[in-house]
Amino acid sequence: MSALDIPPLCFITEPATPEAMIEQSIAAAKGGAGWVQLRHKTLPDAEFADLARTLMTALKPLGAKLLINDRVEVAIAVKAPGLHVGQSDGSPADIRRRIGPDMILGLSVETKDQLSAIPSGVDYLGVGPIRATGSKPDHAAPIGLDGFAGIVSLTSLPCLAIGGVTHHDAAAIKHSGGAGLAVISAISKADNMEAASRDLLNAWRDA
Ligand code: TZP
Ligand code: MG
Repeated sequence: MSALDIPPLCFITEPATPEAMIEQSIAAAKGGAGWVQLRHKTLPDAEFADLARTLMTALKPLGAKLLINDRVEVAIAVKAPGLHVGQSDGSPADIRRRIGPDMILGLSVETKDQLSAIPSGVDYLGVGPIRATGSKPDHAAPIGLDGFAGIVSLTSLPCLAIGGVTHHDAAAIKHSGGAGLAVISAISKADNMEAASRDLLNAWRDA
């Protein structure tokens, strides 16, 4: 992967019906999210893959790319533009070998210590949670905006801040050297998801 263009706003789906996740994703992309990460822990692989294909087709004309959360084989099968994995999803170096050189690969990082084990095939980091969040019940200890800034200062990889992030955080995250915002509920729980996405992007641009 070379010269990766990281969009300042990544939307991650809130688990729901496929129809609802399509609606969330399209609204987020229309509002300006450049990446949509399809995340659903329990949907069967075949349904997840069908949904991924549908989303790839729907997002392309909106200028957004689809990333797959966790499921390496699905990402390969549907030829997704990107894949995002966590600390317990296997060796990122092995995963890079399996997905080939071109797919975007993101890794979640929760502590400074985890930075020492990042192989060269990882393209960007999702860093957090910034705050406690109901969107990931098993999340690690929140690191706060200071913890985020500390991790950013120790890596040359682009870092997306995640976990309880709202448009109010955009300036602090941008000024600490972050590459962007990754959100679920700030968009999925909004009355107007497209407007919420636009507000996040505008807050980033104005910061
Ligand atoms: N990883 C760390 S926190 C989180 C994930 C997937 C959930 C983020 O959701 P929200 O609603 O933006 O806090
Ligand atoms: Mg995972």
